[in-house]
Amino acid sequence: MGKVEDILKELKVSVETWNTDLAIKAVNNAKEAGISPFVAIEAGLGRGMITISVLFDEGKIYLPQVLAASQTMQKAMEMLGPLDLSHSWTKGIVVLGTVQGDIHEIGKHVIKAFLRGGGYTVFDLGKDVPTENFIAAIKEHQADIVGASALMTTTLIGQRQLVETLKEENLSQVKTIFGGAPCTQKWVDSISGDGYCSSGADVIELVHRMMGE
Ligand code: B12
Repeated sequence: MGKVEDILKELKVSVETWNTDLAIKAVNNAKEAGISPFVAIEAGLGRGMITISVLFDEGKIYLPQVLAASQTMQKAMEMLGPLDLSHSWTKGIVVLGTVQGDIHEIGKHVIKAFLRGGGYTVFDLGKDVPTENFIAAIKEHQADIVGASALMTTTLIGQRQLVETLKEENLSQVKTIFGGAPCTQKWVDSISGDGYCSSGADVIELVHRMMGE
């Protein structure tokens, strides 16, 4: 196995075993080896989180372990750093958040990292964000795109509310993108959203298309 593969495996395993010390070491190794943050997330850390999701869904691990793994993932992503600081121009302005009632943030952080890396300016409103806060931020930052994450069947409705409120506020020119485990293309079509994607790697192409590039 090559060195890069070893490091990616280390990143994955650090999340799978919620071993933050290992994650710190692996991120430092990744930086030293010149592995891009995107590859580190998509081919390393993110893979570990997929394992965690599967184990949790199968009842093999429980919430405390999931929380520990997500903290390891977040720490590692923080260490990889903001990805867009060298841009003096922007391809577009994106407001991003997790809908009201929902505290899941990891997927949103992944999307944010990719968007920033792709040259977009991202305002992250965090988690549990009421629709009116999305609207206020869109107006304040004159956003081109708004992205909302929902990880629970019970909170998906926040995505629909966002589309409806944009219409009411005459902000339909703002493109909407949606994602999260229970979110599907079919759901996004049904709420008249503009875009859906299930992974960080796809989001760049999706928004480029929306911005007419
Ligand atoms: C990690 C996790 C947690 C962590 C969250 C930590 C954090 N800081 O985010 C903790 C432990 C806190 C947690 C808590 C809870 N959780 Co939880 N959690 C998960 C778990 C295991 C993984 C989610 C995750 O991070 N995946 C990894 C990331 C990278 O993937 P992702 O989020 O899907 O994101 C990708 C795509 O979806 C997409 N995407 C995501 N967002 C967006 C946004 C846009 C704009 C776009 C374009 C794309 C996009 O791109 C991302 C990158 O590839 C899921 C299981 C699952 N199958 O998803 C359950 C899960 C979501 N949780 C669940 C539940 C029930 C809860 C709790 C209610 C548990 C409880 N009893 O307390 C609480 C939630 C409280 C609340 N009000 O929100 C359920 C939801 C069930 C449902 N009703 O639909 C799930 C599905 C588990 C299950 N099978 O029961 N959870």
